[in-house]
Amino acid sequence: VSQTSTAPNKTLEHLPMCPEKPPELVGRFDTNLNPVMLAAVERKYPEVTMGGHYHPKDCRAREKLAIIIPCRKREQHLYILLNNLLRMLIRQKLDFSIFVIDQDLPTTFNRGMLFNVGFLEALKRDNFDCFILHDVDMVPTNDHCLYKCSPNPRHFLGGLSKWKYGLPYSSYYGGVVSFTRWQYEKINGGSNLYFGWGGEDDDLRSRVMGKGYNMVRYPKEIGRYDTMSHKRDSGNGDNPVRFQLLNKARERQDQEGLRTTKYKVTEITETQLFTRIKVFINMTE
Ligand code: UDH
Ligand code: NGS
Repeated sequence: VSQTSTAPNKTLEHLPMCPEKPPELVGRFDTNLNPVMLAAVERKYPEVTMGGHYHPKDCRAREKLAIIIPCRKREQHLYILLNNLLRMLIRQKLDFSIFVIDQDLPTTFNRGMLFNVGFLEALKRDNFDCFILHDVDMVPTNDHCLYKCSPNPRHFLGGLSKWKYGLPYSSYYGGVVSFTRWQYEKINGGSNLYFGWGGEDDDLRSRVMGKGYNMVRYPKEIGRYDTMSHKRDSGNGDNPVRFQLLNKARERQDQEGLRTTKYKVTEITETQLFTRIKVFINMTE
């Protein structure tokens, strides 16, 4: 059995608690969005261990973080993201595990459901406190953007390069969000009903507001992300029923979501930098 960072480690108990804002943080840093081979990223982060686990060695991290990345046929984006993100997470002195959630073809892509799958599968493996649901094509540019949970779910994006470091609309909730275990359970996760592009992030926000949370973001300069430009993926066309679904989002919240997520795991792959879980989702269920 491989020893993951998530196994209880007696020696850690004697270490001081990690600072919330480590002095090593530098603020804004340059991103590198150039194509990269996975092997090169692996070599760059030898401290990340099989399955994509890391914990600081000189202090006790404040929480156990699972980063959930939906990724189907976007390998290059995944490697570029990891190439940039891991250094920041290590500098932030976090105990983290990276889960990549892939969806079998040919079923239309379902981002919301893959987040639910990631949450459920991560919890089968360890007792995570905090979950960051992370698009594969968004790269943070400021390490004061702390990857941790807070009393309200957080929307991390203050501004995106593709919108000149602004947001498309003020209630935008896509890209990167955090939830404690309790928060995600309370909102009943994301909706499973959005197949194709659009609306599932707005639905998620509606669920967050529906349970009385506030909209929380880092300031624009801190929640500043670079995006990787790309064409529309095949298998993720506009969802024609997204507006109808959104109209009833609040009413459906308690009946449909995390507690009704149905899927079948078809493949699990462990690499040094992540655990990839591939699932089959049935559109008719
Ligand atoms: N994703 C995949 N594979 C897919 C579709 C989506 O991995 O086939 C994941 C990935 O993590 C991605 C996220 O879902 O970051 C969101 O999907 P997206 O990047 O396609 O959504 P976005 O709104 O782009 O960024 C929509 C297509 C843009 C075309 C617009 C042309 N002007
Ligand atoms: C809204 C979509 C969101 C999407 C956002 C930004 O219109 O899901 O645009 O899209 N909502 C609906 O369709 C109801 S983007 O510019 O990144 O392609 O996240």
